[in-house]
Amino acid sequence: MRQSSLSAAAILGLTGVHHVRAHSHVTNIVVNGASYDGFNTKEDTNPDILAAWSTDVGPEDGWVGLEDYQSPDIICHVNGTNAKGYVTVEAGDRISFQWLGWPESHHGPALTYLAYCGDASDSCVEVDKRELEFFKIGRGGLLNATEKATDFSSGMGIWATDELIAKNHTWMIEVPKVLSPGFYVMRHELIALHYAMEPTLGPQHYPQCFNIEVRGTGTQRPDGIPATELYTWGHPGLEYDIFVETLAPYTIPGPTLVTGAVGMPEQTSSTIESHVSAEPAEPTRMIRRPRQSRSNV
Ligand SMILES: [Cu+2]
Repeated sequence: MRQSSLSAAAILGLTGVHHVRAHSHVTNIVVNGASYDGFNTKEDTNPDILAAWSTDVGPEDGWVGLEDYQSPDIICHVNGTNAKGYVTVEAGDRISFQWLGWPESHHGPALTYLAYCGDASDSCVEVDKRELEFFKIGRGGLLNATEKATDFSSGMGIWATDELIAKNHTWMIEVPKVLSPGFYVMRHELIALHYAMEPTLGPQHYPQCFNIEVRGTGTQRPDGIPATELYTWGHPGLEYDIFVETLAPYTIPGPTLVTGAVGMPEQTSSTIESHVSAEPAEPTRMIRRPRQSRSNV
């Protein structure tokens, strides 16, 4: 039986799962044991060179809501601004996103997209985020519809976010082996569905962007769509009730996974062996040098 959205809100109120603070962001990503810092929303200043895009989300780590599905804020979070560095990975590598905790009440899917910027190391630094075309390389949604993550769980089902909590607040993705080399913006996102049935509130989106260079011998560069076209209110994976005894089938929002992508590798907590700084992008200067005769050199 479906509960009315009002009673879902009442449950949330009674159990006190709504909170104003303590949402989350990605503190670091880990690739083959090397940890790279994320953008720290709780610090006044961050290193100039990060692979992580900066945001104006602020120390309370809020979300982007359904009113902003067509706003640039959905792309790389609130006022997301291009990172100046990048992390080099091989096609086929696994990347772990370490979140700064995750509230148990915030059940929902975990999604990861890439958008190609170009072949120059500063192409993701210079790109207009509104022109990025994202394709999906990873997703986890409703992993178990008939159980609860814990005895005290506020919603039905075991979700990607519950798996993330169980793995020390990490989510792991695999960069498709078939992907052609180049520079990409990687957009990782958790969606919390606890208010999804409240049209005035809705799902909470927590997008996090990083610049990566993909190396390897892949040849595929999948088509994508602007992030402002990823989501529409009313999609069954966004307007979805987690507070019912029998969950409806869950459709993960956004475009389908690209061919050759591993949607959800087996999740493991990340192991950090070293802390590494992001590579600074080299500015591409389109300065034409005066012609020189070789014989003069
Ligand atoms: Cu929250």
